[in-house]
Amino acid sequence: MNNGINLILNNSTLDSELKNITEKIYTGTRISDEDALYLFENGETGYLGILADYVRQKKHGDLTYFNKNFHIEPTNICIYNCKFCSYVRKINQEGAWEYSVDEILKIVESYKTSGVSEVHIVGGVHPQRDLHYYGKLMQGIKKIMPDIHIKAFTAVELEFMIKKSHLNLEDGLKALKAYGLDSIPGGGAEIFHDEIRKEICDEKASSEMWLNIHETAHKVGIPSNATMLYGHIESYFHRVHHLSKLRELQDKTGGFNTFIPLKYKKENNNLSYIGEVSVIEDLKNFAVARIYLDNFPHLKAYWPMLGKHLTQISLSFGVDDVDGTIDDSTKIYSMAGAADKNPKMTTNDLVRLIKDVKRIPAERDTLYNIIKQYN
Ligand code: V47
Ligand code: SF4
Repeated sequence: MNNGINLILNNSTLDSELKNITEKIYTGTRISDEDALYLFENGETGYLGILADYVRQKKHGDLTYFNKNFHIEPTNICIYNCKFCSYVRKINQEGAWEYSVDEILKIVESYKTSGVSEVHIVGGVHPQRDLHYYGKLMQGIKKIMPDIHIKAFTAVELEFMIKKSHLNLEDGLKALKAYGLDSIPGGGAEIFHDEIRKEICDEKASSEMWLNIHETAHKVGIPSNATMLYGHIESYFHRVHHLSKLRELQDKTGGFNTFIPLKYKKENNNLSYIGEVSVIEDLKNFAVARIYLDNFPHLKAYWPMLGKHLTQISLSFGVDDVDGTIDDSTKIYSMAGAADKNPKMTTNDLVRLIKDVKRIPAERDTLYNIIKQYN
């Protein structure tokens, strides 16, 4: 595994700054914000891939993770109007949906014997639904599937439902935990830098609030994930700033499991004119994230957004997790233009995708306990 990085270290034509950064990575020394920016601006794709793969291999050896999961999107009705969102609708607007608790529980019932270990619940911020509404939904889910892990609600949804129920953050999160919430997904982070956040999602929870909610969740024993929406109007500087806020909080709490870069998809939203970044940009972004976020255990490629081919290639750029079977249960990305209109992979498909790159597929639960290894 050291061949590639040794070749880089012994390459006399490599610029001295890149050589210094390579030495830091080789010796397990944390890279600085300036280093990360330098890598984004000057690191050639193949070079970044070798470094990120070196870091991944040190953390996970030959294992690459996936899980068996499904999504529930209770509603796409939302009080906010994020410019990148293709999914949002207002009450009674064409294309709006809001499932009742009974309708959702019927969906859950259909997964009872399917072997899934996780349900991922995210949706719009519905003006009439508070913490207790979602709490009762989680109780209903656990009644049907007592062992299922509920990973639910972005920090943006959480801020609204907790406020609507007149609780402070800590009490709100404790109440949700008591109702059955096991972990929090990474959505709503977008880009933390105010200059960009103001332009793309001015109305919803601030960056400080997102970080505060995740910090409080970790404090009360709810682990979480983190995301970054990239490839729109942000610069490399803004991405490094975002990553630095995450690394700082992770140093403090250790409560994050996974970082998931989310590629901006351009269809049917108010930023469509920007277009989408190239595949090379996606790979560089995975690689720099893997190298910089030394305290994040996992880096996930979310295949419904990236597509299966790019997901497979990302496994050579620091990624060790490809999310799950999904079972055609999410619309966020297909509405934004992702190639897969009905995202679904069988366990065999995921195992094959991972084995093709000579890794050992490991079915995991949400907290990365291994359920089964496919040697
Ligand atoms: O916060 C919305 C993103 C997120 C677009 O924790 C878009 O395992 C790209 O939370 N192009 C929600 N992205 C999704 C989310 C998530 C997804 C996968 C795994 C996990 C996890 C969490 O979706 C939003 C926003 O950043 N999003 N619109 C778009 N046009
Ligand atoms: Fe609402 Fe989330 Fe869409 Fe923003 S991204 S408009 S918060 S559903």
